Amino acid sequence: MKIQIDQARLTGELQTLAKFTDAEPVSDGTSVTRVVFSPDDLRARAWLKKLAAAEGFEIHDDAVGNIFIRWTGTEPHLPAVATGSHIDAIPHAGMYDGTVGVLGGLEAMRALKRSGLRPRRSIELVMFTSEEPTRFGIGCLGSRLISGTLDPLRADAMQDKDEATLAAVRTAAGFSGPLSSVRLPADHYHAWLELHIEQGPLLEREGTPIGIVTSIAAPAGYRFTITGFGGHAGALLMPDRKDALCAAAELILSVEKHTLATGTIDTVATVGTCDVHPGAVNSVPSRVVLQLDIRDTDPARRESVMQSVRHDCEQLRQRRNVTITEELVNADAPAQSSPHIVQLLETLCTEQGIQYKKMVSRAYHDSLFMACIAPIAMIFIPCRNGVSHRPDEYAAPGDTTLGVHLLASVLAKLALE
Ligand code: HGY
Ligand code: MN
Ligand code: MN
Repeated sequence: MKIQIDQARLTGELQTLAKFTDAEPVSDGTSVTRVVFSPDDLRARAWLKKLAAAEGFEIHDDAVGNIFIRWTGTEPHLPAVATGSHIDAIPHAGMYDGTVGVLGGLEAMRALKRSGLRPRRSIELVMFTSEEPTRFGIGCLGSRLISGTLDPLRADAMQDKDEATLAAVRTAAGFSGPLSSVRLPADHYHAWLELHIEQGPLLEREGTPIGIVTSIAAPAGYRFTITGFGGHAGALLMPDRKDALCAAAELILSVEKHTLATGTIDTVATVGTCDVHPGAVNSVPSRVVLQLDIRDTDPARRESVMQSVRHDCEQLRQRRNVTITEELVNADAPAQSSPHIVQLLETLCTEQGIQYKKMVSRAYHDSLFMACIAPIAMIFIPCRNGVSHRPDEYAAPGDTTLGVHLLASVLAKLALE
C-alpha cells in the first residue's frame, strides 16, 4: 500500500483556511484571529465540511459544534480510529496551530483512500470546538465535554466578555440540544492520534523531523481579583491609597518567583491577562482581575507553587490592606500516551528511516482530554524558531507532509487491528 501525500493541495488548503480571519495582514507572517463561533470560525467550519463532503465522508456535528468526519470501515460496528485537532485561533496567532492536525488528518484520510486501503475500523476526523480559552476562559471546551470532564450545565453558563453565555452563542450558531449529549463513552474509539506543531524549539534545534509525544503536561487556570481603594490620581494621597495594580504586580512576581524556584523547566506559569478598573491614567486602580495559566508534568509540584503564591497573597492582604479572591477555572491531570501506539509510531519511523524524538508536550491539546476515553498519542512536527501563537508561526511543507504521512501510516495500522 503506497501512501502519497498531496503536499501542494495540503499547503494550499492551509493557506485558504488562514484567510478566514479578521486579523489585519502583517509583514512578518500570517496573522490569524479565529475565535470560536465568530463569523470567520463559522465560515471556516462550512468550508471544511465542503472539503470532506467532496470525498464522500459522512459528516455530523454535536451540540457544542464538534465536527465528526467519518470514513466508514468494512466493520462499522467496531470502535473507530480517530484523529483531529482544532481550527480556532487566539488573537493575532499563526496559521498552523491546530489546523495542521485537522487538514493534515483530512489529507491522511484522502491519501489512504487513494492508496486503496479498505479499513476494518472506520477512521474519523474530529474538529473540536474552542480548543483555545479566548472566548470562554477555559481551553478544550469540545474535548472536555466529549470526555465528560466538564459539567454541561457549568459549560452552558460560561460567559464571554460581553456576558453572552455559551448556551446562547452555540444556539445562535446553530448548535442546539443538551450538552450532556456531547459525551462519548470510553469504548467509543479504538485509538486517538493528534498531529500538531511542537510549539517549542526542541525538534528544530536538534534537526529532528518528528516528535512522538509520551505525555502532556497538566494545565491549571486561576482568576485572581484584587480589590483596593482607588480614586483621583492627584488628590488621593499615597498613604490613603490601596492601589490594586501595585498589589497585582507583587502577585505576578510571586508567581514567577515560586515557579522558577522549582528548579525544573517542567513547571511554567504565565499571568496572561490583567484587567484594570477603572483603567484611566489619572485614576488609582481600585480593582484588578488577573488570569493565571500554570502547567507542570507533575500536578503536585504545580500545587506546591500555588500554595507558595497563596502564602504571599496572605502577606499582601495584610500589608496592602486589599482583598484578594482566587477562583479556580481548571486544574487538569497530565496525560500519558498509549505505549502501544507509541511503539507503533517508533516502529514506523524506524522502518521508514525517520529520525524521531520522544518528548513531553508542554502545550495542552484536545488529546489531553481524549486520553480520558481512549488510548492516545501525538505526533509533533517542528515549527520555525519554536514560535507559536504568533503570526510568524511556521511549519515547513516538507515537515508537514512527513508528519501527515506518518499519521496516515499509523491510522492504517490501527484501522486494520
Ligand atoms: O495553550 C495551549 O497550550 C494551547 O495552545 N491552547
Ligand atoms: Mn494554541
Ligand atoms: Mn493547538
